[in-house]
Amino acid sequence: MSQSKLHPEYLRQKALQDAYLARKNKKTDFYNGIYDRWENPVLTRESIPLSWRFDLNPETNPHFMERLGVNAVFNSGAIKLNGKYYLVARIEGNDRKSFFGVAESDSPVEGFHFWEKPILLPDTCPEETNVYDMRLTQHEDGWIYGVFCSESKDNSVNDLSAAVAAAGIVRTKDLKTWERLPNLVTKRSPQQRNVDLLPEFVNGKYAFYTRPMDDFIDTGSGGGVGFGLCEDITHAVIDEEIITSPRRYHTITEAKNGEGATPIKTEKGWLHIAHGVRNTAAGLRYVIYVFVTALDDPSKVIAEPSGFLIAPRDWERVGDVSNVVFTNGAIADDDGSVYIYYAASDTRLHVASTTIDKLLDFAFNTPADPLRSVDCVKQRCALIDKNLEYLKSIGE
Ligand code: M1P
Repeated sequence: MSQSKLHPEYLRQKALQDAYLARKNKKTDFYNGIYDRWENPVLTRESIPLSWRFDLNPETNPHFMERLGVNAVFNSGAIKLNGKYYLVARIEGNDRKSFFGVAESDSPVEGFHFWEKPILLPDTCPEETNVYDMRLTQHEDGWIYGVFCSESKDNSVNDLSAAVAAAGIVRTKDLKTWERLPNLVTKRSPQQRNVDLLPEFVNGKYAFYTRPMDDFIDTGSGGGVGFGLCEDITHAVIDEEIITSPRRYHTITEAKNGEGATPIKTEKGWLHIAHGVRNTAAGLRYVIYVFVTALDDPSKVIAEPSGFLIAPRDWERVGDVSNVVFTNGAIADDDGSVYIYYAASDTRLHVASTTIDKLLDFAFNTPADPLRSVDCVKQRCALIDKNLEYLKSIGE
């Protein structure tokens, strides 16, 4: 098509978007020695191809008006395949419905471009209203699994906003063709969100981290991040869930917690980059925290450092659901680097970079939360005393 057949505003918007997508990223001045924050988000609603939003034909769209708007691009699964970095993003239309799209880049921190079309999942669940937050697992059985939240209206109560969350399962070899499997059934938990599949079999079975919930928002009796095994992924049923990382009173996980990125295998254990939620007068506050489970028993937590790894900061604090950072994807690169893709306030997707070594140091050498103020002060005084002694020993 010659340029004269395109709307001048399309050409202007396309040039703006091309410049936006070509932006170079750089680390911010933020420092804690554990990870670096990067300045530009890696995906935002500005990253969405114009052809997903506008009718490009000036005859049918003379005002070059947005026809199908996109509100936000955020919680993304992440995977590296054949040298490229892929994000399977949660994209939320102006109509509130979420769907998935694959964005690809040669770099882990910039240059992510969406593929030509979003993912059209096989429509096997007629009651399903919404889908979001896909975790990607490259499993030793040869498939790449996507486990996501499959949300339906709760028709058992007379409440228009009541919903039921379940774990949907798809699998693929190339992120292009997706096979939908039946949703996960957890016999003891009425609802599930933030379910993630471990990349390896445990005792010959598929191993899931779950998040038992009594209710759509409140976890109720759900005690934290759960763990369960299932024989057959094509009809996944978990009879028994045991709690791995529990919720605890007056901590960052008091209201709820949930698995985040697919656990990363390290020499010291499975590294989990999860989320914890507490309630405040201003509403729920979501932060990202770390725990490690044993290689010989992935249900057993062997390290859980006190406090958060990432909390909402500066402009990350503001968005559609403010005061939220959330991750469901990280990439452990061949050189030991780790890229944590974390969404801010259910609005845009940022990246933080670190290494396996640093995360393990953080996990194993940060003291655990002693759970009471007085013990926290003792913990801090012990650190100060150690420093005073050290400074004295070197004559400072
Ligand atoms: O709005 C914050 C997050 O809320 C949910 O997470 P959780 O199940 O732990 O409450 C999810 O809907 C998530 O997508 C969202 O970012």
